[in-house]
Amino acid sequence: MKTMPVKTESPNKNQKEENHTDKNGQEVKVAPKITRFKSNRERARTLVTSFKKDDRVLILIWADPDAMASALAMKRLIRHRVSEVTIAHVNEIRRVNNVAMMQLLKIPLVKLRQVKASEYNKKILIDSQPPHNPDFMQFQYDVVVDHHPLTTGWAAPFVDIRPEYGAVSSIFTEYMRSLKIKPSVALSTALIYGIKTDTNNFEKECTIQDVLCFQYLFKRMNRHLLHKIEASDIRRSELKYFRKAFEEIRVRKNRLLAHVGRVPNPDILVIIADFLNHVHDIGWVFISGEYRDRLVVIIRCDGYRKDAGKLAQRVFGPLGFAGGHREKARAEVPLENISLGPQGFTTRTLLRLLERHFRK
Ligand SMILES: [Mn+2]
Repeated sequence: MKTMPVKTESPNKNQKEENHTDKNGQEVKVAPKITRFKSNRERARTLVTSFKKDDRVLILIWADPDAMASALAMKRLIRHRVSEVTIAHVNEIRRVNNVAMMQLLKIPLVKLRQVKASEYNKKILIDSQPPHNPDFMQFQYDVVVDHHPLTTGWAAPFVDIRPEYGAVSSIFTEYMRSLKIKPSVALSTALIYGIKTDTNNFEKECTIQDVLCFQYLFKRMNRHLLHKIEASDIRRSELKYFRKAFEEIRVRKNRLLAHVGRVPNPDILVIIADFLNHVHDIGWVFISGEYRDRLVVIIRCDGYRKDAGKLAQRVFGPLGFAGGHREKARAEVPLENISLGPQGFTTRTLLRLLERHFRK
């Protein structure tokens, strides 16, 4: 899953000179200049030769699989040319898969708060652009490599942004290939996982380049490591929510429902719903839980003559946010928008909310 960094509209103080004002005094934000190259090889060579042996390089990322893998590849590209490379992340790493990736592939990460950024003379931003996050905005970058839509109001000497690519991991795989640098097993596994998560296993839009990179890396990765990373999505402390879900399960016709109660993170509801969607003869799965001041409902169905997204909108749209696809949907409703009895929200409440709509 592509974790989009927090967008902010605040002006970039350090890089304001990249903008100018129009005749009405309105600030016009200018897009960064993207250098064109004759070949991939020339582009990759320009990137690595811009680093010198005294350089101390800080790579900044919003740590998701694509960014972690790409940062690791960037480090591989320049580590023998410079005196130091540190990868710093601005977010908390919460998803257990990402923690597993970091640990199993030994990706050296530090929190941005723990590094003295002023000790680094070169800065690289990967899988993000400066306006994506206030923490990114405080620096001038020497290199920005990303695949999100191009933003404005900043500039860097080397900018490579390819919104058509499914993953930045593919861009880095191309850099390495064109420089004839063979990625290690750990790096290949990281890059494959980066491509798989950002393209949602090629279900989302991507290019033929993503597929070719995948094919190239596939021979070099370790599939046991990859499998362990992909499979590690439950914390031991979250097993108790499975028990609660099993206790609460109600089945009406081909519909399975359970309210799990308060959860520390709605991701566990998704895992439980996906698991229960494997049950034979069940057409619909509804798993709800309370997260902060919201009711979160995860909906699954087989998508055959069913539309989870439409149902979610019909039932929960008037109460809060609801949306999704034919087989998968999600609703998030402020609890204050639902009239609750003294027992609060229960599986029975969920059943009542849904039955009204199924009767129609
Ligand atoms: Mn990405």
